[in-house]
Amino acid sequence: MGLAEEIKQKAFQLGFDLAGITDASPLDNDQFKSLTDWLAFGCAGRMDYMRNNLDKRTNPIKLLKSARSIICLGLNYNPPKTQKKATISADPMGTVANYARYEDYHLFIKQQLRKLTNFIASIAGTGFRFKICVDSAPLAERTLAARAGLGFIGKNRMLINPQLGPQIFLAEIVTSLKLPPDEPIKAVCSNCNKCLTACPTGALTPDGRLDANKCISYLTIEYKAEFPPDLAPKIGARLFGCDECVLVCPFHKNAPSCQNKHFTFYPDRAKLNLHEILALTEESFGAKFADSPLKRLPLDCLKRNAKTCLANIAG
Ligand code: B12
Ligand code: SF4
Ligand code: SF4
Repeated sequence: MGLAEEIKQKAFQLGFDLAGITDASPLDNDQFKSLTDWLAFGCAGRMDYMRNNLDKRTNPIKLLKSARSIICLGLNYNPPKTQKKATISADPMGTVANYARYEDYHLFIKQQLRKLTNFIASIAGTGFRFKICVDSAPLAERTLAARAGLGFIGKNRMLINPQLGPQIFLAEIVTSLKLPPDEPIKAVCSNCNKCLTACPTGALTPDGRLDANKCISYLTIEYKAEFPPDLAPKIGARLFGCDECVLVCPFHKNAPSCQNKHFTFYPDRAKLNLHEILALTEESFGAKFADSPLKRLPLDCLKRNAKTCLANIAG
């Protein structure tokens, strides 16, 4: 077995569902233009980090000088089907996006990546340089994953694997190792437009962009000010994040559930009691959601979301 195969086997043993390799070349002209147009049209809203480090985001060698390959990994986060009946509550509830019903994926995946790089170091010998990345590093994760054959980019902008669907976390090891690249897969959305129609705010444009300013995921997770009055009612009862364009996708329909037994899942976090959210103190928020992506949001913003959900539920 070659080095690349050994690395992929180890990745699967560690609980990743997908592993592929691409070279460390920059984004091609179309991908570069797609990102710079998105920024120029103001689609990044107030996410300044998307405007910074553009050189790195478009060229992995700027992130690691000795980079020659990128090992791209995917972890299925389609929630397990629980036997437990949903909590029936007379109190108004707000929904939480599926990804945030697990422990914080940034921390979990980084831990697994460290185990993988320790393994690679043990078999690759000296000269193995690397940088591990999950979400927050300036890297075009979906583009690289598509290049490495993990899936294709759908009209909902998600990296979709035809077997596993769109609910896949992405992560990378940018490395100095020269590894044989995988081929991109041939799959497309065809005539489907379900995600464009399902989006409650029209954030997905027919010309293939996601305008974050209108996206409920952006508004409830990244945006820190009062909601624009025309968008607040469209947030509905979405307390944290949005999955409409993901769950409507036909590739999601028969997707298997997350198989990783070590990745802690909280069935009770699908819906949260909005009055309880409003009653949280910094202390109780920290204690209840210490290991959750919800904890990345300042408590006053989570309360802002809860108030908006309550107003929308009251109609
Ligand atoms: C900023 C950001 C957001 C923003 C903006 C989203 C967006 N669509 O850009 C907001 C806050 C709205 C957001 C929301 C969500 N996010 Co987010 N987000 C990111 C982040 C940090 C950067 C994304 C980015 O580069 N956007 C810029 C635009 C221009 O990128 P783009 O539309 O994908 O276009 C690129 C490619 O599509 C490519 N391209 C275009 N055409 C083609 C054609 C081919 C053939 C190829 C190869 C490439 C290509 O060129 C462009 C330049 O790279 C990434 C992590 C990362 N470091 O990459 C996570 C990431 C994209 N998010 C993720 C998740 C899970 C979500 C949510 C599902 C969370 C939720 N439930 O609320 C939603 C989904 C919303 C959606 N439909 O995209 C995952 C997606 C995993 C996946 N399977 O795709 C990522 C990869 C994080 C991770 N490590 O897992 N997110
Ligand atoms: S996450 Fe929600 S608001 Fe954002 S593009 Fe998808 S459906 Fe629209
Ligand atoms: S819903 Fe349809 S158009 Fe949207 S990403 Fe899925 S297959 Fe593509």
